[in-house]
Amino acid sequence: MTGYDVIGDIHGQADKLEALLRTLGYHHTNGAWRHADRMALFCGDLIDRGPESVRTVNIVRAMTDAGTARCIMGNHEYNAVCFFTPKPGAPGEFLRKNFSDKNRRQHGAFLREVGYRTPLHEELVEWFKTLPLWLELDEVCLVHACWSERAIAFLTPMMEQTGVLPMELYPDSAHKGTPVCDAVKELCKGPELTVAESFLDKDGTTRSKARICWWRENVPGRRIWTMRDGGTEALSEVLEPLEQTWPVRKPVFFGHYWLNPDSPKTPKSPLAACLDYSAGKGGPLVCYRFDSGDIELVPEKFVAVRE
Ligand SMILES: [Mn+2]
Repeated sequence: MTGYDVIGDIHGQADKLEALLRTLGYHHTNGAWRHADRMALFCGDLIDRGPESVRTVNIVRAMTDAGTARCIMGNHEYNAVCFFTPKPGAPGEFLRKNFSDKNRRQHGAFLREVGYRTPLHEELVEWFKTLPLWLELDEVCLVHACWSERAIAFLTPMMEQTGVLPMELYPDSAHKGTPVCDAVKELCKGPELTVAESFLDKDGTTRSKARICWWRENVPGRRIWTMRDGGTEALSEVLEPLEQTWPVRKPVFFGHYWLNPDSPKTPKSPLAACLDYSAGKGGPLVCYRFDSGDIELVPEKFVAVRE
């Protein structure tokens, strides 16, 4: 093995995934895509929005079964598990509301493809439950949104398999305000803070919480870097002072942040790279080719494929 090909959020764009794998020199043999001496790593968010969530999952699942890839959980897979799982003590309800407009909008394309509560739906959710929230390998770390040592240290003792959220923790994880919910959210949705001036998001909804650019060296205080619509970073005044930092000890790869598809493909810092350039909204699917022994991340190792 000479290195890892780390791949960002796919969101049902199976054609882009196959085009990218081909570009990277993978071949489909014996039922799975494989490379002679490299392994693929997936940052989560395989599903939702795009037309082919099922085919996307099948491609990635065949690779993980064959040992040619590893995959972590994105917030969309986490939400899919909660959507399917009954809420204890509340007959007819689920950990994620099945009939809210917002949830239907986010999850609708997937539900139309698999059918509501069909055996296929259940089978895919069963596989999502096996995906870890993070993955630490010898040379690289993988998480969907934010590498939080604090969240990892908190969750690890409660897990049988490192990173895999056990089913008995799902109800707490879906219950706002519990420590388990906070930890899971930080890892797969990223930290947020209330900003002094509310803003409009991509759907025209007024938001008062902004996503923190956790990879930046924010100076503790009330002016911090936040993500704005279109994947740009802006200094914002926050109502609660930032009291935390997110240290990174070796290269961390993540997705989640819907970066501008036309912006330069470049690391966020020498040890952190976001690979989500909005493949789910017309952007390219992006990969970082990490070679064993690499110390710092560089722009030259990004590969972007639009189809
Ligand atoms: Mn995503």
